[in-house]
Amino acid sequence: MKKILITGALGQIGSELSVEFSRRYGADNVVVSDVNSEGAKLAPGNAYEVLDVTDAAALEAIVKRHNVDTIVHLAAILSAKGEQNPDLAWKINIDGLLNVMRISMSMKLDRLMVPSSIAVFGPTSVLYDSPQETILKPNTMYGVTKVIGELLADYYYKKSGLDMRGIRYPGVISYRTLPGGGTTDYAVEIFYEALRSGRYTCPLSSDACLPMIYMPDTVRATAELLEADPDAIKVHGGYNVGAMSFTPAQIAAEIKKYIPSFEIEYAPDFRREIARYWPASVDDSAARAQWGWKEEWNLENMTRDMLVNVAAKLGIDFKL
Ligand code: NAD
Ligand code: AKB
Repeated sequence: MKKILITGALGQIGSELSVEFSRRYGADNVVVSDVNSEGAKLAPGNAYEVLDVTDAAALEAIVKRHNVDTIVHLAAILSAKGEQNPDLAWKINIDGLLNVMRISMSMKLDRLMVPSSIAVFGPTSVLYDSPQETILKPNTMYGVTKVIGELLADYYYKKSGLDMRGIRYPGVISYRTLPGGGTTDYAVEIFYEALRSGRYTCPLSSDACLPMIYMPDTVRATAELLEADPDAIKVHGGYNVGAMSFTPAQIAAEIKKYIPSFEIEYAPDFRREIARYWPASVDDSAARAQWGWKEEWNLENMTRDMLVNVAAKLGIDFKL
């Protein structure tokens, strides 16, 4: 793991992962890429490449030019955006993924990390403490592409020995970069609206309990899994990783502790139907046993940190 390429690096996770990876491994060893050409300004310390992952020749040229031996493949279309444009979700999440996998194998890269998601679960899955191994028949195009990604990771690991790694990320909460069109985005938006207007209209139902994770735990989990001893890794598609689980009503109550006048109302839309068949919690004992996963953030300390940092970002005078 000497030279890491991150695809989709300007998104919610990539924009923070590239900073943490540069700190851990040196900015010279992290190549940042995204389809968006504005990126060079956002990642001044790293080599920046404009890369559309559906362009296999461009990807191969970048891997060669920078002597890349590890790829963290983040470019994707998320659940809500994917339901609005399933063909696009397939193109980016499957055609793009196959390019990354094929080039990783043909160029004999050391390691490839492809995130999965809690979206792999569906109506026939066990939705409380969802097991690592269970029925995966999702009812969104995003979920379908994530299950295919996990199956391909297993397949190519067995066929070619490519060291594939993945995490079924829960909904990621952060304040630096806004989320990119998922069902769990509400858990970020709620902080902005609580601070800006004191009111939030939630697109999920009040009791939609979902697993979530704060960004510092997300980037640490990703680095720890990537660094883990290959002999310890028994799951190549996507590890369940849990940190906290809450409903919109519970996060609203937590915010109300610090903004007593905060009001939430519910106007569920198509995202309610997506959330309905995602787990309330996951069984992440495999990740804990095999590479030492342990969360540091829960609903209480994440809420305090988000309020302080979102307020600072918005220039709002706020004290806990
Ligand atoms: P995001 O939507 O914030 O960012 C995705 C990035 O991919 C964007 O910067 C976009 O410009 C880029 N992109 C889109 N099409 C591209 C293309 N053709 N070529 C190159 N780049 C392209 O997503 P994210 O939240 O950072 O998610 C990263 C990964 O983690 C994805 O695989 C996603 O499925 C997974 N994940 C995220 C969450 C979450 O809550 N954020 C949860 C579970 C899984
Ligand atoms: C989404 O809501 O689509 C993502 C995810 C959980 O994969 N945040």
